[in-house]
Amino acid sequence: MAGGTLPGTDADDDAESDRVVFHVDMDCFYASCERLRRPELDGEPLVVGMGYEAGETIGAVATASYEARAFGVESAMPISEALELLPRRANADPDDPDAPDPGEAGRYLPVDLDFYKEVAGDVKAVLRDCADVLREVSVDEAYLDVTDRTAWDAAAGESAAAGPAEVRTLAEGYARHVKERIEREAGVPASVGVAPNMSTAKVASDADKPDGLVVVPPGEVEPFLAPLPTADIHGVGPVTERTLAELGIETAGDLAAADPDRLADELGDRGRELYRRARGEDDREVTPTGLPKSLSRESSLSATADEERKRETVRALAADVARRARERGCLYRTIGIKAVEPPYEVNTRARSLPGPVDDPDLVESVALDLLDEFDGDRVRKLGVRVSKLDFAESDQATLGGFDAGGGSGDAGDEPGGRDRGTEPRSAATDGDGGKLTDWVDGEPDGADADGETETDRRTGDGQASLGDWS
Ligand code: DCP
Ligand code: MG
Repeated sequence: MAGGTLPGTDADDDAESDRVVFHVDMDCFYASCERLRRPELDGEPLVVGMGYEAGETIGAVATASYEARAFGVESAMPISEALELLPRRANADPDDPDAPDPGEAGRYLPVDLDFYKEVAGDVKAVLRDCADVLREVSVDEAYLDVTDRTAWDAAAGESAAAGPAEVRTLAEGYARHVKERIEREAGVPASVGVAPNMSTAKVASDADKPDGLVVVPPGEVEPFLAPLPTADIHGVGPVTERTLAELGIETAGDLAAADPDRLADELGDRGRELYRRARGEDDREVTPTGLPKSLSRESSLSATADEERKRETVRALAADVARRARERGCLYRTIGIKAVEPPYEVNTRARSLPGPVDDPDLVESVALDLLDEFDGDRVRKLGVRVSKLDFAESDQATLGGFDAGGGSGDAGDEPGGRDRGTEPRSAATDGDGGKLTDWVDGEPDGADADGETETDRRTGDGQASLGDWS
């Protein structure tokens, strides 16, 4: 295996801090899309206006390129105000002493949402390919759970003698790979934050824009957040920021050191949530947007080849998944397993049934059958999944509470937001005390014809061969 494990982390025992979450946020997205089809705008101050029409002063700034931001132009500013800070380039005339200096002028373009959505589709295709689970938040923003694709281990040739923040990790290499693929395949620049949880990844993606890549390894989360103003903590808006300031809380470090009861008095449950976030504690799982295509559970275990351990784990996972499917009145036509061999070889196998069923015994027997292929193999994670779901018989009213669904938007960003209604995580544990976590993502590619077993082998180099499991 390449490199050592970072100090303070353990690859197998602590499922929580082991997670690798990316937050991807495109840089001045609408402006970057315009540059994609008009490369002559590269490096120019560029303003894209909502409700703006060529030559007019109506509308508001949707986004401004970073060059335009240097003139003070900001999102949501009226175009008329932006024009005062940054005159239109078209009005620049070197022969007219009253005309704006071309070097101090910018381009203004109207929003073309259809085109931006097309570009966003290309970005999304890359992200889907690169993630175990993808949660799209908006046209230019997404969370990726990439825990099974990479790790916090030091990259080959890195010395663990350096501090954790200085050690280049496999996760960093993988993030760079994702960033480069976006740039190459969609043609627009992204900033990426890498952290063991969602809220820190979000802060990290914003910390070095544009073209940023900020990696916050486990153990570095609190020191990374501490000096930041509270407004940078996810979920702190202007009102909360003022309330906190009145309490003498200016930075995330102040917030992390505050008395959580006091915060709860002032802000209710949100106070406690923000306190946890400032301390880098955020155990929300990355769940996909939209209705689930599958239901799954997976469990980390110390790498083991012990057949009974493996079978026991798969039995527990199968029972859990079948119970959840039954609770939701949902039938399934495919039963699958996942077996992750150390270090990063993700194997999935699935079998299709002749018709949709609700049959816990069958989930167990098919899952165990599929596991037989891994006889004698060491595994560090096992998962069971049912897919090809059929909700026809179910009460649609219950779907809103689906743990893998939950509507669109990034409700999870606001403590107490809609997303907080997700199902409490199963308290069931495997032999290592590892928490059972959802393993919910897209359908495996390829036909899974009746009775066929689907195969999907990944390479084991931490840069999984992409494109086969989402
Ligand atoms: N947007 C908008 N109106 C706003 C804010 C944003 O129309 N008030 C649109 C234009 C942005 C896109 O949404 O390009 C993404 O929003 P972001 O907040 O991510 O801003 P940008 O991607 O433009 O810039 P950044 O580099 O800061 O992410
Ligand atoms: Mg953006």
